[in-house]
Amino acid sequence: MTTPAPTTSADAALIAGLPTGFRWGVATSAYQIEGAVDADGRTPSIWDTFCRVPGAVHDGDTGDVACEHYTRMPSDVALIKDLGMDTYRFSVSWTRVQPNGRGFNPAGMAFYDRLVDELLAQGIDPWVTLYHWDLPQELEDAGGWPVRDTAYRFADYSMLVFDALSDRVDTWTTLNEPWCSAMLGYAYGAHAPGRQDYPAAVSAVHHLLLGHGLATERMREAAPRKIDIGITLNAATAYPASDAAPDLDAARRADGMGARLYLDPLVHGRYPADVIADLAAQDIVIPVQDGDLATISAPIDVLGINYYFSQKFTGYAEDGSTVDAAGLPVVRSIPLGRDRTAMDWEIVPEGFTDLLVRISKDYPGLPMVITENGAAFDDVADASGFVADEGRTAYFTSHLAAVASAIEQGADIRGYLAWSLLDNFEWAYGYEKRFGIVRVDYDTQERTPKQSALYLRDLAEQHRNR
Ligand code: IFM
Repeated sequence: MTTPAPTTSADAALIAGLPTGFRWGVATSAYQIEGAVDADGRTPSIWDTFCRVPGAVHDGDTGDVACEHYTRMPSDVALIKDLGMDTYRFSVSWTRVQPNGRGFNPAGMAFYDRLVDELLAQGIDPWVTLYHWDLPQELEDAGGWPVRDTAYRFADYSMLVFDALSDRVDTWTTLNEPWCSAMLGYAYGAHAPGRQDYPAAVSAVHHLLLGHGLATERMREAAPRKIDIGITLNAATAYPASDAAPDLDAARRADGMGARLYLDPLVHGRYPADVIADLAAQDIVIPVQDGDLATISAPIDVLGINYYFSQKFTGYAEDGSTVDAAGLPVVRSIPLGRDRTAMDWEIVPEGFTDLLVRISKDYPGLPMVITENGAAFDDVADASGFVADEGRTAYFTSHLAAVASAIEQGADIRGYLAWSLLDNFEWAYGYEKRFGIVRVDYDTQERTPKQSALYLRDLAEQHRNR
């Protein structure tokens, strides 16, 4: 690939604002890219099942083939290397390691063994995510995350992976975005397993966090050397639409259920009192048992933050009322009036800065890494497969500048991993939405770096050489 392009003044400013040693990387997840769903003993996860539910996923798409990363792994790693990225965050498929959710499958584990070796051979730091939404179907059949036992099963599975890879992998994330697993999966039914049961979703939150804590404690105890362990949350800034009490309360509720319900127990060892009260008003109790909160707040070394957009909230319905049909306070997001990505998400970089600064103040002493940030756009490839993705490139510029601004305001942010290396299976949106910095032609599986990939490569190189 060509030498770095000259930077604009905006690029130069953001490069200057990022500390020495800042990580530059890319992220993916197993079900979204691997394909090979039957290979070497793997069995179905809840996503294999959900994809078969008519209407659940756009166009009936599945992860059966995805990006064929399972067989194309060495060339994908070479691509990461060519893009000058120093870190690759990937997830492990639970049912490759434990088909049917039990035992141990060396043939499945061997894929990640090879992947780690390949990354290290190319000088790329491997970063393992243990759970990126692909629960073994049998564990869902036994009740899934709303059931306490799933937390213990997750810790057992985590130790199998940790035992196999911790001799070479320094950085570990337990869960990716537990809000999505719990709320999209169990409350709203938009993700696997497709349930719509709000109290069950709240139980799922607790058991996901408990699973994180149990796994963290066990990995910490078994760690052969200094290993960084953490969790990744998707979070955002919830802006109130006005200073009117219902709007302030709507923003408080959105922030409580979206961010503090996770951060407070993880960092402070307690659930937020206002959220407990809001849930109690709906007859929902978080199923905490003695010792759980000490486990959940086991110290972590790194907090992963995934950021895509922020929202403004009002406590008024369109007809002006402040309670909904069920008698609950209205919490309604309304437009900020920004440009939108292909996901229809508003582009709000200052929400990123505000989030990071706020976390650094309310939860001090916790190093953060941006473990995902990126955007889907309706890409148009030229005859050679190249995509001049101006919109995505501009998104990266504004969001990296937002990170630099947060650092300037005191946030301890150690790196930035773009989502995603490849166009891939975007869950309920199937292959329709493309987040990759590298285009995937799904007919040929050809990979073509987009303009945004070359841009990130150049920024990373200039930052390293500054
Ligand atoms: O594709 C997802 C990823 O799996 C988790 N974080 C958000 C991304 C974009 O929706």
